[in-house]
Amino acid sequence: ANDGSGNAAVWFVDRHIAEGRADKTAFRETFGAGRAISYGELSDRSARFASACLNAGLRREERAIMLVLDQIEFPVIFWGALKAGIVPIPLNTLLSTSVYDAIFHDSRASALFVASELYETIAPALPLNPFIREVIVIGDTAPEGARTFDAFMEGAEPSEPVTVCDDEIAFWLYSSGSTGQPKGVRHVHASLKATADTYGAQVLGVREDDSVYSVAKMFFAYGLGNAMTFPMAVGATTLLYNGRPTPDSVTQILADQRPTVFCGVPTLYAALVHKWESEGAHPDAPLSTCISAGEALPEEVGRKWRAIWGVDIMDGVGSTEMLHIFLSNRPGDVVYGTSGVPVPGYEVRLVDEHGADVGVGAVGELLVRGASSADGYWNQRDKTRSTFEGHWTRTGDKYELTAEGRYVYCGRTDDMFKVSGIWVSPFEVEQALVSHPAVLEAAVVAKRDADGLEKPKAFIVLKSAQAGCDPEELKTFVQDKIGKWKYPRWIEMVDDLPKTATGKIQRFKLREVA
Ligand code: 3SK
Repeated sequence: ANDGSGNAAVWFVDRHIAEGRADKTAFRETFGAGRAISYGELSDRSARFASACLNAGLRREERAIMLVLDQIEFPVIFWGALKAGIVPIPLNTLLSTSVYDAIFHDSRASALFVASELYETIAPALPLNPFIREVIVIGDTAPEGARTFDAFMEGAEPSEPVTVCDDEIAFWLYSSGSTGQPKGVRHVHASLKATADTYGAQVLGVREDDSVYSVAKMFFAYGLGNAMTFPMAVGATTLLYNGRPTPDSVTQILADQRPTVFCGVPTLYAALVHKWESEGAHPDAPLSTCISAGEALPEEVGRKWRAIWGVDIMDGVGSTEMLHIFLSNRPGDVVYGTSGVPVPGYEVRLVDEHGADVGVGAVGELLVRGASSADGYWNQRDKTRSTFEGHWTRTGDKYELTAEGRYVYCGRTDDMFKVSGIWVSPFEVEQALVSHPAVLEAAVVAKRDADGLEKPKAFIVLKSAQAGCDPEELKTFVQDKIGKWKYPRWIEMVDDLPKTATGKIQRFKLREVA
């Protein structure tokens, strides 16, 4: 309703007090002393945070950058900002100084909340920035010109959340996309509940007694839903980890913290399966729901995971622009190698390059419509107009609809290329490569040969660098699997692949070095 009752923080945070969950743990850190915060404490601290912002001279609609790890301060700052009408911008914590500098300028944020571990990276960007008035460091000490989070909060009394209409901008996320140019994606208050009511309730199905662990951090749209809004919608508990989700750290968390809901990404699922296979053991955890997004899940990884846990991985696709997953496999109805069917509340279409709908068996660009679509990109009118077409959002993903009504990923619109006049999907070649027993991950891009003609080149991460793998054998393997012209003419072994924050391979970076 546009009656001012739509502040998302009231529904996600304060509602739990009236519903008797004040003492229920909302977030628990799996590191350090294992700090925890209950729904009641979160309601109080976020209300005090809102006052602290006003005390610091921050005003409604100003923006606040969050460079915050998955730690208890994250929900306090995010919901506290919404309560004050300030627009939080959670940023990927793995970017470089120059990218932060560009985003600080682009967003014209007035405040910066930064985890002490990340301060060094952003410090060189601060003297150059005319907009940031407040720097608050989450840690025991703060450098000159900054304050600690505790000092910022000191003496602040709880304040009432501002009333907003559903369509008011609540927060931004920066999307690097596959081109590498960060865009500020502006989301409204109502979108948070829209994703919780659709994917969160009807596909993920989190319940109050669940404990949820998402390897995708809360600054990603995928992690924000998994680890914050979906569990908070039902009063569940989220497990937070502030470090890198490696196969070892994730194995430890599964064993020690025993989550019931696990939200992963394909690279990590593949690495975990590989680790447990080679060690002949896996941890024990009461997992009942596992999901994946970011890039398509290889079929073999899904099957192996099910063999280990007796639980399927529900693979889905979402986007920062749509806030969360809109096409997904469903509980009890998982078909590996597909992204499933539209999530209730979303409609999708496949269109050709002229915008005409394509039928079963043909490849088209995926368009989606649903209540959580972003308001647009900040200060990028052309890009906004070409992505948000009325109620439809263009995804830039190519899909095929099968006769059974499932959607199969065929690559990005901008990554496809032609070899001998025939389209090649890098994704298809990558899938063939990762089905080889020695290959952990693969990325394929077009490279010009001596005649100036494009041919596939593969960058490969091996499961075991020591064991090695014969490139000529790999080429024949791909030829046999998907067709003579599609095999990679060049194969380069690498330690890892460049990825976006949500785990999509950044082929544009590989094209530059191919
Ligand atoms: O990459 C995805 O599939 C995704 C899923 C949920 C939210 C955001 C993104 C980018």
